[in-house]
Order: sequence, then structure tokens, then C-alpha cells
Amino acid sequence: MPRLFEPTTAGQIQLSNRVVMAPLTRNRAPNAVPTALTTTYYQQRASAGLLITEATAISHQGQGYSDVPGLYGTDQLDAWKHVTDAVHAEGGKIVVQLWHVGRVSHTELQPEGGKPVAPSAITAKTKTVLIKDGVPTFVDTSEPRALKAEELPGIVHSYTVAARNAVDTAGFDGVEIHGANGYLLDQFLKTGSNQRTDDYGGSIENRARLLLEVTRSIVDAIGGGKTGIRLSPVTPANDVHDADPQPLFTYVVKQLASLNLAYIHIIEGATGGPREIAERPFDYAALRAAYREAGGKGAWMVNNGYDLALARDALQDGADLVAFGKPFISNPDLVARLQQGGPFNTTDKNTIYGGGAEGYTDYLTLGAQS
Ligand code: 8OZ
Repeated sequence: MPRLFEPTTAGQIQLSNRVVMAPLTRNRAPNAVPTALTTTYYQQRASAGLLITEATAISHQGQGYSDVPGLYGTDQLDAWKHVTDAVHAEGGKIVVQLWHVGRVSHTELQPEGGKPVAPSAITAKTKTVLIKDGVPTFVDTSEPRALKAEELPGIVHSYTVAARNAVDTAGFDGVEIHGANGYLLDQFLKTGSNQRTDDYGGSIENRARLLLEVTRSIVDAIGGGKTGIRLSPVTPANDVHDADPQPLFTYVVKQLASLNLAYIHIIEGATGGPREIAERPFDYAALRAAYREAGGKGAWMVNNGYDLALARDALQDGADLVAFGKPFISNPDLVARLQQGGPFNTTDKNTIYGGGAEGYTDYLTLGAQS
């Protein structure tokens, strides 16, 4: 059985262990630029086998919340270079999560106050966060407009430029395509948000087309061995649902199998919530089997509500990597704590989104606490 604390690889990325820090939105990047605190935060967590950054916008249009970072300007790339240098100095590995929010945005966050874009003009029944005078406020997302087919190559291009800059300029070890949680690519995948009648809507093949075009283009630019993707077959996050997710995601992973990706990252159940959803059953073992049968060789990464015992079971059952989210917020040395069986700091819910060092860089390691 593969062991959680032994070295492994994800495509071309060498990992010191199988514990991954999941992407975590922290809303601490004013004007979409990471700060020196961001560098400290990731450096503190570099003992993870792999760090996945918080979701990072590939374009201004891809931005959906106040104070989340981007990857489309030189100031942003420079700031991320400080982060990757600091993580590498500690012997860690870090990929950036490439994000386009689609309809989960607000006109106040969009270029020239325009409508957010989506596969179809269907408003998500969800909230976004606007930070005004330092105070985070939840607001309804704005009504989106449907993207024209001729705009889609531009979106593929934005993803590809961001991926190339992430690796060549910002020093990342790779990228993770955010195909989950009800953001743009997931909106295209699922019937509840995609009612298009062109080549990007209707059949499974059509709904998966944009995600696959983005992935293939990124793989052409930086190589499959540096490319991962995150998927969430049944999450209700951001008001997405699909009428029949098992064949949809089976098709997606079979298509991904030939791309030699570094990893596939699956959120099991409701993001940050229950691992099983009674009215949305899903067979994750069958999904992985379909990927392997189609020749998919990348690492299989699992996520959502894992603890040490569940992680060990998952490795036993055939997973390769386990991503931990909230525990990494309050335990910068989570790997050492898991290795020792605890103790674990609890996460202060009030300092997750927005603010400064408090609840961000001031959680202590075991050594500093004893
Ligand atoms: C929490 C708050 C805002 C965004 C995701 C990027 O769910 C997010 C996110 C999480 O993937």
C-alpha cells in the first residue's frame, strides 16, 4: 500500500509525501495582487507534498470576489514569483489553480462594470463577497450574459497564457485547472447552467468541449506532466447540478486519460460539506476505474473532509494523493502533526476570508507551541 508520508510523483512533479494542501480562498490580495503575507503563508506550509494555491483569476473577467489574486498582470506574476521562490527554498512544490468564475461574479468586479459571462444567461442562486472599507459583505451574484461561441477561443487563450506565464515567469511547478465548484468550466459541463444549442451545449460531448479545449491547449503549452485538473461531480456549490453526472464525468476522465496529466483532483460530495449526498449518488471508484482503463496514468487525488484514517483508507483503495483543506489553515505543519497523530489546532471561522496576519500567518507549528 502506498504510504502517506513517502515520496511520490505527480506527472513531472516530485513530491516529498502524498499530503496535498487543497486550494483555499483567503481574500487577502488587495487589487488582485498577492502580498508579502501571502509569501509567508505558503512558505509556512511548504512541508506538504504539494501546495495548490488559492483559486487565481486568469483574467479580469475571470474575477468574482473582492481581494482574490490574479495571474494576468506583471505585478501579479512578480508577486507570485516571491511565493514560489520561498516555497522552493523550503524544498516544497507549488502549483497555481487557474480560475475563471463565469457567472459567479458581480458587475462591480467586472471590466467596465459589465455583466459576468456564462454558458447561458441563468443567474446562479449564490452569493459572492465584496469587501468595502475592509468589511466583507455577501451579495447576490449578478445576472450573467451568455458567451458568444466566437468569444470561447479567447477564453481558451487566456487560460493558456496564464498557464505559460505561471510556469515560465512566476516559477510554479505546474497548474491546476479549476474545473469544479460551479465556476465557468463546471457551468459548461452541467445541464442546470448550460442550455446552449450550439457545439458547446446539449450532448455530453458538447458540454465537455470547453473544459477539454482548455486542458488540451494548456497541455500543449506546458506539458501534461505539469497540468492537473479539479472536478466536483455532484457538488451543489454555486448552484450547479447535472441531470446525470456519472456518464458525464466518465466521458470527461476518459478524454483526459490520453493527455498524461500530472493528476486528477476529485472533490467527493458537497465541497466543504457532506461526503455523501443522498439525492446525488456518485460512484467515485467507478470513475477512477474508467480513467485507468482508458490509460490514464496521472495521480488520482481525493479531497473533502479527510482525516488520517480516511486518508489511509483512500490510499489502500487506490488513491495516490490526499488533499486537506481547512486543517491546513490552522496547522501550517499539518504533515508533521498527521505523522504524530496530532494535536491539531482548530480553525477560526471568522478569519478565513479577508483581513491580515491574524488567522493567516499566526497559527503556530508544534515546535513553536511546545
Ligand atoms: C470559498 C469562497 C470563495 C471561493 C471554490 C474558489 O469553492 C472557491 C471559493 C471558496 O472553489
